[in-house]
Amino acid sequence: MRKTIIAGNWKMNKLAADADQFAEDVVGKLPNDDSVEAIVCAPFPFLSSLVKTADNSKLHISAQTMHFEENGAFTGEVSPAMLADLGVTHVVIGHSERREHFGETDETVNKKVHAAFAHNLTPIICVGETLEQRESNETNAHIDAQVRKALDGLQKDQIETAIIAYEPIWAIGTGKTASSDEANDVCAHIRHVVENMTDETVASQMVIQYGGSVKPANIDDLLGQSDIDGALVGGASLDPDSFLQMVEAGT
Ligand code: G2H
Repeated sequence: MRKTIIAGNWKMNKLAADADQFAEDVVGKLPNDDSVEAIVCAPFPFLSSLVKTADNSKLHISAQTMHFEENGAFTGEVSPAMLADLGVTHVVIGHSERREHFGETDETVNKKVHAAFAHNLTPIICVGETLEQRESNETNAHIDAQVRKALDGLQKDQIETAIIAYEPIWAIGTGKTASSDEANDVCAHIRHVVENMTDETVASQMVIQYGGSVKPANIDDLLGQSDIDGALVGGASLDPDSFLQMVEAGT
């Protein structure tokens, strides 16, 4: 039985006081139910304080990116060891906004995924197609290549614990959501690719999220699908009540 994992991706939003207030508001209200997990993916400056507020609670704290190198002359970057040292448990890797604006590629995604596991961080690996790719029937081939490259060289037990977030680029922050059937078809395809790379047990254990304009109004429909095990939520995760509603939907 797979867990449902709801991750709020705040992107570049909030200031410190609001971030802390959010965590204080939600930690005591998260469902006491092991079948659902809640994660907040926050900007770097808030991570330390959020980890402290979330200590001994059911809230997990994630970074939104990181470098793959251990240390060195990489001005402005944050290493996996720094995140692990803070008590961060997850890291988003390869979000389409990182790929589009910050030069992240399938190769750097793969290096970051390896670096995350080396520091006991769980990667939330984002994959997704453009509208053009969808309209020319290239979705499955594109997703296949992204998943294979992201997971290349990992052990089966690592792949089993990695999280993949399917985020069609045309549905991100646009208000357009893939229909639950469209989203489920691609998540099922991802599971199939993972099964080909590993085995049925690994594929059946892996958590695959959908992301792209998820909100309280559509979460039930998405989570009701056979291969969607959670959501990576941007805009609708900024409000604590809305975040809690979506976590509650996963119980
Ligand atoms: C997709 C998603 C969160 P939003 O990027 O990763 O954002 O829910 O605002 O579309």
